[in-house]
Amino acid sequence: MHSSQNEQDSRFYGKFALIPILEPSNQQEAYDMMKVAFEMSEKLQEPVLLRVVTRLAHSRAAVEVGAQGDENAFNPSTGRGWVLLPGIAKKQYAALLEKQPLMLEAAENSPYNRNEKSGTKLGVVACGIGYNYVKEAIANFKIDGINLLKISQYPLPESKILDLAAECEEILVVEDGQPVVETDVKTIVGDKATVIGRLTGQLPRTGELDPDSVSKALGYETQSPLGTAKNLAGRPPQLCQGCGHRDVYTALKEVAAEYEGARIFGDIGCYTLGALPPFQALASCVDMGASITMAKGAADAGLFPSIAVIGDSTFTHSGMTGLLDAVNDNSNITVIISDNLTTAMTGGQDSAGTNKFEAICLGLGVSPDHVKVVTPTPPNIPEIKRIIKEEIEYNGVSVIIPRRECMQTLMRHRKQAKKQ
Ligand SMILES: Cc1ncc(C[n+]2csc(CCOP(=O)(O)OP(=O)(O)O)c2C)c(N)n1
Ligand code: SF4
Repeated sequence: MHSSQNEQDSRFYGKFALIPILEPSNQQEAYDMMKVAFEMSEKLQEPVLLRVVTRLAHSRAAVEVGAQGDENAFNPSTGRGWVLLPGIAKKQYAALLEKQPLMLEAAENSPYNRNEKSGTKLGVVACGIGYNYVKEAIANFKIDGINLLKISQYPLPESKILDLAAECEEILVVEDGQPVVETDVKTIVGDKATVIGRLTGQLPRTGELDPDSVSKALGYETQSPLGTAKNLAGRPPQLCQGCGHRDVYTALKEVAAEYEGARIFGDIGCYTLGALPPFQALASCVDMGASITMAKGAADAGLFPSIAVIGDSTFTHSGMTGLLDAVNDNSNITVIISDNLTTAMTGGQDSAGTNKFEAICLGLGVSPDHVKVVTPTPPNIPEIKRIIKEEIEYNGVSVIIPRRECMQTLMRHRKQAKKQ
């Protein structure tokens, strides 16, 4: 599975790795395909990529569940196939190439790749969730004359696409993400048909597909409730009232304002909302753990003060290695590990490093005089400002750990305690 805040398309990874991809068009398929993916993977002895797009990942529906698989069926390989020394890796690559016809055959015969025809006027290749939107438009506008090819299993079933090109002069490709299939279909059909979609402007090049854009590409304008929703004023997300991250940013912003060149490098979690008003404090948020490495790079290049803000979970996920690097190079950075004792943004799961952060920082070599713990509350803001300023002025790696529980998990824990 793949998650990204931008529009990178994980199907590229599947193509690159020469492995099958399954792309569900609805919730039931998402459920069923997970089992199919495991079975396929066992049979081929290769990974299988399951691609889920935003709208599907953010939706809920009742699904029919199948029989539970055998949990003892896991059969770890006994060979050396996964020991990828160059000599073995070369053989594995040849073996992977040999499996390609099997993967193509499976896709050609897959029940997830099927032709549904009501005519031959327009050929439509609908991938994953795109199929849902096309079916919705067909039902809403009682569209006749479509030669629809549903694609939910890759590699692309080339003969099915050629069959479509033999019957239709024009083929619309409906896919969420980047024009991966559109480009490939163009290559497969050559001059046998004109291929249209995101590249040619019939569908927007950016953003998710939606029922309106797909209906429009099929030649039908809609007035769906989505159109109205688009006219509503935006309500950007905000840190909760009483959140400790707020007090951290209030203090940090005031101190940073005293330095002309200050930059605060952010990371991923609730505290990323420090990038938005009223704080607008962050200069970057690139990927999990990048705050410390970016601050280090900037400090090494001469930027001062160079400050990183990272959450407790993100720090143990991928911030620790960057901190070790900064210690080894004695980089002049101030790292703030905003510890709310949980992984708040993803729903309040436990955080792997709770109660261990001071020990981790000392273990990585941060000087004991420059690991400071504070409690981020409004009355403590003057003291927090003083400590931030002191640590900025220290020439080396310093870590400040503001620690106070997330308001959401605090309320949940209180409710649970009352029940007991
Ligand atoms: C590579 C990667 N894995 C997982 C995620 C999903 N994710 C978003 S925020 C987050 C953790 C946030 O926890 P923390 O750093 O403690 O900050 P908080 O939300 O508690 O303020 C995770 C795992 C992601 N964005 N990127
Ligand atoms: S969920 Fe918790 S960490 Fe996230 S904004 Fe709300 S109080 Fe802050």
